[in-house]
Amino acid sequence: MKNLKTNTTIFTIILVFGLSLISCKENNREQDTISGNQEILTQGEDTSTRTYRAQISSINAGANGNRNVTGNVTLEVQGDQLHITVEASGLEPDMMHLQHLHGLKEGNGISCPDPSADNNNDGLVDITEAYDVAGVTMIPFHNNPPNMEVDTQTYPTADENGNISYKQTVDLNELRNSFNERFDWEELDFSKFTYLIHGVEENAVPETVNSVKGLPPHVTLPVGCGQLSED
Ligand SMILES: [Cu+2]
Repeated sequence: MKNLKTNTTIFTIILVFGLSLISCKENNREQDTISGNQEILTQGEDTSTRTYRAQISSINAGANGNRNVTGNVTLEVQGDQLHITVEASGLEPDMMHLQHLHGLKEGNGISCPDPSADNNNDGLVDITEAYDVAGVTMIPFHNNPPNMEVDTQTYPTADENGNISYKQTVDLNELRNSFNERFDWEELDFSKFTYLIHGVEENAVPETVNSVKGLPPHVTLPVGCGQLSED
């Protein structure tokens, strides 16, 4: 009799424990459904992608082994993220190439430099001459654009055929904050920039070529440029 009572008590305990487990599971399932719905809503907001593109054309091919630099830049703004893609070819092989968005605070009126930008008539448009037309160095495309550091070793390196393929996703708020801090320019409008890629072989530049930021002239000589516009 005593045994039967003990057995019944144990059975009841197991039953209650089992039922509470099932109810826990149901709750979790309900929560899963709720967060699933939230995900769908967030994805809905993200569909408003703004896309900016630039087609890269060659500058200073004479100092770049007569290679024409070509390629494409794509910037996709998706929610709080900026997806950057650069595909370029015709670059000095096995060399790291500086690349940036260039601009002027006053905004409009910048363009890619043509040979008429060569103020000192040495046959090359160096970085200081390009600044007047295409704007100054602003946003670096290396492994961490929001840090705004220009002199780093983290830009892409061209392969043995002179191609680069660069992809980076950036937190747009972080980029906007550091951009505003550095340039005191409230608006970060990607249609108001030019894209420049730089760098030729060390011996390819004459002494008349000027540079900026303490960098060697062959590193900053522009070789490709594209003007960004929104789709
Ligand atoms: Cu640049």
